[in-house]
Amino acid sequence: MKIAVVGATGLVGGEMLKVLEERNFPFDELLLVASAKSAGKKMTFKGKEYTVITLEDTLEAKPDLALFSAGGGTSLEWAPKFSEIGTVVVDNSSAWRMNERIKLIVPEINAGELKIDHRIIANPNCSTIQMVLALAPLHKKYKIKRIVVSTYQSVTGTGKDAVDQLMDERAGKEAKKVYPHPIDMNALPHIDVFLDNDYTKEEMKMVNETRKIFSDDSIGVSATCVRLPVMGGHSESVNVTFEKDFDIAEVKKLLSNTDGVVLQDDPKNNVYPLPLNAHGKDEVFVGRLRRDESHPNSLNMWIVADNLRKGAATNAVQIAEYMVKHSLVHPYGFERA
Ligand code: 11C
Repeated sequence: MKIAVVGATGLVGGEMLKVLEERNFPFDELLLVASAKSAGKKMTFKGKEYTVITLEDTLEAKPDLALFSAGGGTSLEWAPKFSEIGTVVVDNSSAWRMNERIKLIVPEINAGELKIDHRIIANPNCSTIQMVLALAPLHKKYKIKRIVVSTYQSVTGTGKDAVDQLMDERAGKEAKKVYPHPIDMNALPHIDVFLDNDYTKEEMKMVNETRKIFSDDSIGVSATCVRLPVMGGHSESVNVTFEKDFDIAEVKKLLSNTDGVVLQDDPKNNVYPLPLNAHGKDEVFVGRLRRDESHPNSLNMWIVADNLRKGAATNAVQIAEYMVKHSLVHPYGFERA
């Protein structure tokens, strides 16, 4: 098994390498891939030194599996080239997510959709993944009608330059601007580009990806996405209305029994999810559960996760693990010969 991490020098790429190591992902050969600008750079994985190579050289090396996190433009151009030679591409960009032929997967929810002929698989947006994972057991039991979500997103979601902007502003240094406004001591209701309907692309990802993952276009989703000077993860205030009524004790039990979800809901003792505590963890943390007393069958929740882990790297590696476990990746030279 030959695997490639495309975008290995970026924040998500670095996290993918950590997750591959922690989970002891099986491979014989690892290719670390980045733009021509970073090619030749040395990186260490499990104590071994690797030289970063270009996409051209990687294609020539014919990996069995490639984890892509190098931006939408790179994925649009290169994922098809790899899929044509039989590589399974797990793509973390937004490029392929809403393509009808491409599966959009959160393994705990819909990995069963994956089949042998899927060569490009899309990893959802970080803010979508944590929300749908926490909502999935409730959707199954009570059926979601409508979600109103406001996000409080970490600068790590934008990448290294944004982390640098925050740190430089905080240190009183001249900062290279990634955001159109200062980020330290601020809240920017602006993530990704504005669309014709005046929502941002990030907000519409939450609408469209949620419906695709739950295979239910009848679910109403209204999102406002906000960037904060926060590092450890994304937080979300979610108001959800169900078709059926619920019992709050049962909601807590369902969430406690959901793989990948941790209930942290003891407000009297100041216990609720925090991005500082979620940092570096793979789970999605849920708390502040309250019945919405202003509307029938409605629940308020606070959902937090490390956007670089379950929101990106961990989810991508879990998809890859599923493909390997179910013999959906072909060792080169066998079925692909
Ligand atoms: C953010 N959610 O926090 C974004 C980062 O579509 O995969 C990931 C963008 C994407 O800015």
